[in-house]
Amino acid sequence: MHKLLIAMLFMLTTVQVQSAQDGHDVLDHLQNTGFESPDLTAGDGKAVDPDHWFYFSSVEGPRSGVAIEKKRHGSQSLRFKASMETNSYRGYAQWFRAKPGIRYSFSVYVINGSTDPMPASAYGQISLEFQTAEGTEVQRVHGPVWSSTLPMNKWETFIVEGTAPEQAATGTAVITLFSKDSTGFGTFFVDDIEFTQTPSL
Ligand SMILES: [Ca+2]
Repeated sequence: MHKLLIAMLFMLTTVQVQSAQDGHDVLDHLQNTGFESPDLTAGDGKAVDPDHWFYFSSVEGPRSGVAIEKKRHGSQSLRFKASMETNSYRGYAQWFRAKPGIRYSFSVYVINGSTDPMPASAYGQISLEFQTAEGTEVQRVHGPVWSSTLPMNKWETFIVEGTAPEQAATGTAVITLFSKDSTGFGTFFVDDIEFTQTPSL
């Protein structure tokens, strides 16, 4: 019932959140953490968004998506590609139901693109963002960044942690590629998301 009420609140009060949720349920845990769905081998081979994640970008243009070139487990990962525009950003995120006082940990495994490696003028970063039931952002926690020194032959893990503030009703786990002036160069892959929550002390 509580979940239903939250969902109804979103539908009634915030167009922005409604569209960003993209019809997905807001659950306690992240879904499709290994980017195994949709199964690309069953499709037409075109880049597609991973199920349960939503795409965002500061610019128009072709997006990246689920990929088979690299994978840490399973047969797929999520590919990020820099855009041509200076100081642009793009990424994927997923909603979760946040409970005030709970500490959330969001981590990713990342590997550099071997045919289009990240230049120093672009970087990736994860973050946790918390919103009120009305969709107003109340807190954002940034994790460490990765850039041109990211290995091409070894997955590296990055983690961000944050405690949901008192007003929080939802959160988003966010992965972003920022292009400063990389003029479209730069690719990395993400796999094996881990998401945990612990009571706050
Ligand atoms: Ca995978």
